[in-house]
Amino acid sequence: MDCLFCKIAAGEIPSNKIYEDDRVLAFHDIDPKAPVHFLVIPKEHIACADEITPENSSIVAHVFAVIAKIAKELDLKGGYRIVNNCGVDGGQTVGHLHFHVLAGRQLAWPPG
Ligand code: DGP
Repeated sequence: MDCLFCKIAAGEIPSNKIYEDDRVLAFHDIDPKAPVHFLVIPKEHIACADEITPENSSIVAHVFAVIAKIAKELDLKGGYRIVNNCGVDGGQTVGHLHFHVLAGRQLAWPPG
């Protein structure tokens, strides 16, 4: 499968890694939209949020636990935003489930 984030997860394409375990990888976004902007992805290929099922959904809880751990390590006391873009209208450009974490400035709401 020709998937950019599968290749990053496999180490075939380099990334600026923040955290890794057997199930997830966190790395800095190549095009940051905030002073802190990293992505957390499952290593397993799941195309988008639409493909989360009762069988694979435990990965989402793990992703959120990893985000909380990284937020403590990066001292994101001011808060942060977790974003998942799903599908074309959702603004998803990479077809592998990923959660953006944005921090380091006051974020606007609603997003564009
Ligand atoms: P989305 O639009 O939600 O599918 O976000 C995809 C994000 O992935 C976007 O913020 C840019 C980032 N991105 C795309 N290609 C690469 C890459 O090769 N390396 C890294 N670190 N980030 C990438």
